[in-house]
Amino acid sequence: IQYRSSSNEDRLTVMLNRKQFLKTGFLGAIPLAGIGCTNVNKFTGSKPVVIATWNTAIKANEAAWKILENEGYALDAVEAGVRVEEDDPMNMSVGYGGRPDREGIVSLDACIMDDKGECGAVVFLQNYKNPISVARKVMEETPHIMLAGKGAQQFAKDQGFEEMDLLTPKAKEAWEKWLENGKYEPEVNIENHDTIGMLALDAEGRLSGACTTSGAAWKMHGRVGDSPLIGAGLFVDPEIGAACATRLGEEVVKTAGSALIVEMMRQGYSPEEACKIAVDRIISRNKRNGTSLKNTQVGYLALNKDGAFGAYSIQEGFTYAVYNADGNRKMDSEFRS
Ligand code: SD4
Repeated sequence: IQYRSSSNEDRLTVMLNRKQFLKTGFLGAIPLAGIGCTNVNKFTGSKPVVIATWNTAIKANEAAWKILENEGYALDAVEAGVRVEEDDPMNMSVGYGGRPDREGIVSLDACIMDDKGECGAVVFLQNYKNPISVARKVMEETPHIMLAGKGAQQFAKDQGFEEMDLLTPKAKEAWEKWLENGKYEPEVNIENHDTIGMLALDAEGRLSGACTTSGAAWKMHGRVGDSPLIGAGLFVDPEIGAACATRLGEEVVKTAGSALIVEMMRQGYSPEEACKIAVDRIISRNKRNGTSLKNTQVGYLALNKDGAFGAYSIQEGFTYAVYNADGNRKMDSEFRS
């Protein structure tokens, strides 16, 4: 059985996919507010709400929720939320402490998109730990949507951001260990703690999203993935919903992942079903080409205009965190194989 829901409540139809049925039973997929069913708001939606990639985003959600619960702006919430991970040296895939490229240099990518469909991004940014805030400045202070490399660095400096060395002793040690073999082999789920993509719907119904990363560990110097690319790592259509991605960016870009998910929600698919369609697109592309996805992970999150949310990934192990009126909690994504 498949489920499909639309953002228009009158047309809401909820059916179960088989995995969901086995997990929760039929009652798990219909609106049963107040009787302890954890999936209630996943299907019906409520606002405000914030969701973020990987269940370690619980702390990031708290920062976002502080803004959302005080009727704050979704854009401020996602910026404050992902900054928690950018500042955290223990997260070795984002901001300060991120794993460097194969030359030992940390370069960061980020983008942000607001409730008016405005966006800003920075790519290949070095020596500034909060690329998401620089991306927001690009959106708000320039006529452009993306700045790269030295230009992005100069802009960050001009905007008063503090310059610093982003390579922590822990990340340097990991890089030196990697150099012993020097092979570029993307891992499926790194420490359950990775790129952060965050989507929020505020009390006024404004949608925003942010995505920030240090990119694939041991990447070629200059490599940019999906995370700062609007339509790939993140997309927000204020009238429909928002989506974001994590893990192997090359696969996300080749299938325009986040834009595809939002378009599927426009056609009436639920957030989870839309994410599944985007995952299937990656799988069918690789099948056609005879390439293996055995060591490849991509995880998608989606949030619609009603506050219903969902996730889907290629492989098991993609987790996320949700904060809404039911509290802040960890979730496991449905997956394909
Ligand atoms: C990227 N999706 O740059 C991001 C993040 C990543 O290891 O690869 N993390 O492709």
